[in-house]
Order: sequence, then C-alpha cells, then structure tokens
Amino acid sequence: MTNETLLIPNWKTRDWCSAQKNSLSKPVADWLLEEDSMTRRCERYCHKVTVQPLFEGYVSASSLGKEQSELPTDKRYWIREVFLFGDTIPWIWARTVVPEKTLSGPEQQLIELGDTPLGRYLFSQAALERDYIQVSLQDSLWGRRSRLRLSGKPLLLTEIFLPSSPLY
Ligand code: VNL
Ligand code: VNL
Repeated sequence: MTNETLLIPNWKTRDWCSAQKNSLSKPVADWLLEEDSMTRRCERYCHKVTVQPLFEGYVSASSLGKEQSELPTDKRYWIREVFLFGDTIPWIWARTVVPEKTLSGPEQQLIELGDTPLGRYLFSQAALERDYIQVSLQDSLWGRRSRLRLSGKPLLLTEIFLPSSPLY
C-alpha cells in the first residue's frame, strides 16, 4: 500500500445534495443508498474489514465544517475519523460527528470504539433511525452523508469512497 492511496479526501468543501435515485447510476445508488451496515456490505467483497482510526477526540463547534448546520449547537463534538480497509486496501474514509449531548446513556460507548467498526455498534442498537442521506461527487470520488439518531439523539456520518473501493 502506498502513501498516495492513504491521502485523506477533501471533505470540508464538499457540496451535498439530497440523494435522488434517478440521478445516480444503478451501481452507485446501490452503494450510496445502502441502508444496512456499510461494514457488513464491505465484508461481502473481501475476507476481512478492518478500521484504522486516524483521529478520535472532542472539537469545538468552530472547527466543524459545513456539518454545523446539520447538528444542534453544542459545546463540544466527538469526532471519529477512520480508514476502512477491505483486506489491505483502503476503501472508505469515514468521519463521524457526535454532539456531546448525544453521548448520554448507552451512547457513551461511541467514544470507546477504537478499532471496532462503528457499524457494529450502530446496527446493534434498536433505537437507530435515519433522518436523511445526502450524496456528493467531487474530485471523481463519491461520498454520502447521513444524519442518524440513536434514541432520538443526532449524529452525522460522512463516508467518502476511495478509488479502489468496489463502488467504482
Ligand atoms: C450507515 C450504514 C451507517 C452503514 C454506517 O455506519 C454503516 C447509514 C458505519 O445508515 O448511514 O456502517
Ligand atoms: C466507521 C466504519 C464509520 C465504517 C463509517 O461511516 C463506516 C467507523 C461513518 O468505524 O468509524 O462506514
């Protein structure tokens, strides 16, 4: 694996629009509009999915990108950024933004994921809902952004599909 393939895609300046099925080709829609766990989906295309955390920690509202308008105002936000690998190949760069107020009760586990894929936690939760999914195409890379709720409390997920991912 070369360093080049591990470049973090540009996410801060991306424009997002609501996902309209008819504006996406079938295979792209099939990936971007996946409603079940992306981790589980990736597992169908390789032997082993692993996540490599790049950053986990709190930031203030001022260091969020355009994400701020998608989430309630809070004092701090928990950020998790990872590369998801299919076997040895980086497939997805993913960023999760969790307002501190969301981290009450069982949701406190979100800050203890380490190298456990987020989906393993999220999709074991009965109280998971999705508000919306948005998509984006920039620098030839597809991305999607979802606002989810756990027990009614919001979090924002961004996933950018890297050139070697099976989406392409
Ligand atoms: C979603 C799907 C989120 C699969 C995931 O988080 C996932 C989603 C990791 O419904 O947006 O693995
Ligand atoms: C993670 C893994 C996040 C797979 C993802 O989307 C994802 C994670 C936000 O472990 O943080 O698709």
